[in-house]
Amino acid sequence: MSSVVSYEVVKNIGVIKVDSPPVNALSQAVREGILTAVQNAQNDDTEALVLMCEGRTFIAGADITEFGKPPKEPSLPDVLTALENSSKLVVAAIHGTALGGGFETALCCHYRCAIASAKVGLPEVKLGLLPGAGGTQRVPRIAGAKAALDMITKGDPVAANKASDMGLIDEVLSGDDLQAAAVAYAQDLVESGAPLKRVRDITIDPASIEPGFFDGYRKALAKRARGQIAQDRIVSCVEAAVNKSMDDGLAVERELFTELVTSPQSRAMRHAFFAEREAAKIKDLPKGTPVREIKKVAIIGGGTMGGGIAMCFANAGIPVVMVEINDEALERGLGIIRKNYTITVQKGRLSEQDMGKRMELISGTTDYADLGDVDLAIEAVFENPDIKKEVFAKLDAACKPGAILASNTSYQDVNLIAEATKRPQDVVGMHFFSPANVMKLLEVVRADKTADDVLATVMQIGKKIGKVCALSRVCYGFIGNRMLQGYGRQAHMLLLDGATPEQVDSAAEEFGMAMGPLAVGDLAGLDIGYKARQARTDVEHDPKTHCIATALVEMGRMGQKSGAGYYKYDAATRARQNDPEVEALIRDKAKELGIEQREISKQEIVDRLFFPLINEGALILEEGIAQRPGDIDVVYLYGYGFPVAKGGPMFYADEVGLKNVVARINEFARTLGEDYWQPAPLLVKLASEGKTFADWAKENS
Ligand code: T1G
Repeated sequence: MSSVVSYEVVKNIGVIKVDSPPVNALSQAVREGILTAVQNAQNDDTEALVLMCEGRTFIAGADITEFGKPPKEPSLPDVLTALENSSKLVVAAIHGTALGGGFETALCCHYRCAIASAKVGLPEVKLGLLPGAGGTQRVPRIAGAKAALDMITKGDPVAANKASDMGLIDEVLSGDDLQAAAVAYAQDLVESGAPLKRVRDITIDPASIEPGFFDGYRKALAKRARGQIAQDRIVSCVEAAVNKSMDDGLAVERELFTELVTSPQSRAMRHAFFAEREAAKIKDLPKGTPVREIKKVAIIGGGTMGGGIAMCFANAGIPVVMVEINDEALERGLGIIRKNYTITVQKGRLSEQDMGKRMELISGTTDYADLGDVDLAIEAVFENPDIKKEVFAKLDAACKPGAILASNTSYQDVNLIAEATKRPQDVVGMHFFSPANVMKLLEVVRADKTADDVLATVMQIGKKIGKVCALSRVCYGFIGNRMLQGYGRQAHMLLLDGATPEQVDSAAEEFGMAMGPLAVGDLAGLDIGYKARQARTDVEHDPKTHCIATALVEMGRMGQKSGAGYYKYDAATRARQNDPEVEALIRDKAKELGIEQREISKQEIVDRLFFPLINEGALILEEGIAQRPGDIDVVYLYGYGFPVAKGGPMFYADEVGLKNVVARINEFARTLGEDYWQPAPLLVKLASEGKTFADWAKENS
């Protein structure tokens, strides 16, 4: 018997149990173990089989670490064929999340049962793939083409009861003993003479599909695919499930899966999957560093950010106390939260009852003396260093020993903030992204004296509130905002050189950005950058880098909130429209600065926007601000709308080739001036050695 798959006979039922932590992925050993167990069981005197797993979940998919390597026997299709053709009835018993190849394995069993808390799903699309083991053929046969497309093109898990309604699960079990309940269910099936129900034997009547359905679905998908191709291939597979035999449909699925698994997009998305999980690990933290228990949290400041952060904790069931300077400000802060929850309820994404439960977890005070029992206090007041230091001095005095004091600052030096307390070891940065209750990124800022257990605690609580965490050392703008400066600068200078706002933004959006840089400025409010620039007195501001934005703010054009910024906005739809007045302003500014405008190619726009990100990322790595290139990718994927199909700025750089990045930066230095085009030494070094950032990550792991 294999080390990861066991077999035991319980009464007249053979129980095949997979035990391969952490998620029972379908590694070669697991595939071999299941196949051997099913084959051997054909000849023993059991009357039915149960396939289940130990640990946290049923099989959570193919083993992604095996992709890109030579395939090892037995293949997953071989295992699934053995299950489906078993002479004995096979029941899949599901707990946790049966995902991808895991759920496809369950679909090849004759019956599926699950505990109520279980979920099933086909998330391959999130890896730039499609279900490659029959999922695109079996789910439509059970649930119909549209339900199958909705499930597989989104990739989200489906709860057991909903899956049961869809016919994907036959029995939702009660009780906590999965094995006992599954064995009893299998015995009932045997006693009732239940047939060997094979999903492949179900056919779909093509006439049941409206003419043009698949093309219409494809077109609707194209709008949200942001250049990803997997969704389109999934439609083709489901179309084949309707119009072809099972084996022909499987052939289509295998062909399109092969196309995707070797695609740059899937390589990028698999990189992002592992980079996200690695970013949560702090390289130099001693193994077993303890964490502090976080039972209650204080949020200092009831503005947009403070309200969003408070919601993150309430959503995770953690009591929160909001602190404001007076009752009016406090009521306003609590009102922001109430309004946000109400909107979520109106959109049907939250029940009234759940909103009530969450609001009950949120209290307010204007008195720091009420903070004696909080385990974590997060400051989210104005980006003014003096105000922050004042707040931290009060927190230091009011909070119990061992309470963690965190700042949500976007730029300020957390070391200086820590100096305002007697407990610098308890001070850390927790940089949320607006809107804090929506954006998944949390930059955890490690100050010089931040204690190891504080970092371990913040990483853990960050995951608990649904954030993707990345560690940054202290520098101006930490990882994300520091890199963003070069991106924003070039967006602005491209205007002076002759590109229109629409040309800049649409080039970035065709690259895959959720929204172009100028449109983002209009969304966030041009006055925010304006105030930050005014406040930043330690640098000389080059008029070429933000004169347009400054002029717009001084004309009262703050962006969407004032109805106009770089663009005019339709009051009803908020759709952006080019504004000849802005284009004239740009021409005048360029003339004033003696810049001769010219046609700018899309490629130049893309390279001038994204190569500064890569270059600054290389400096950030070299300075030890970020632990890994993958961490920088995670920051941009989860905090700035960078397209996951490109893996993040550093993965993208490896795909372009560091030699080509350096050559292009040197070309810009020649044509645009050296002020902003100095290739980072690490970038030059790696390029000259023919290496990648991935090589650097391996050498510095
Ligand atoms: N393969 C290999 N390792 C995996 C893995 C997988 N499928 N899933 C998770 N891990 C590792 C992960 O890297 C981490 O490692 C540890 O397990 C815990 O993961 C043929 C082709 C199951 C919901 O896409 O969604 O099947 O950092 O931190 O938060 O059609 O893991 O500890 O060393 O995420 O509790 C399809 C991916 C694959 C599911 C658990 N399946 N996994 O979440 O733990 S393609 C997926 C998840 C496929 C077939 C196709 C989540 C989870 P380490 P974790 P978690």
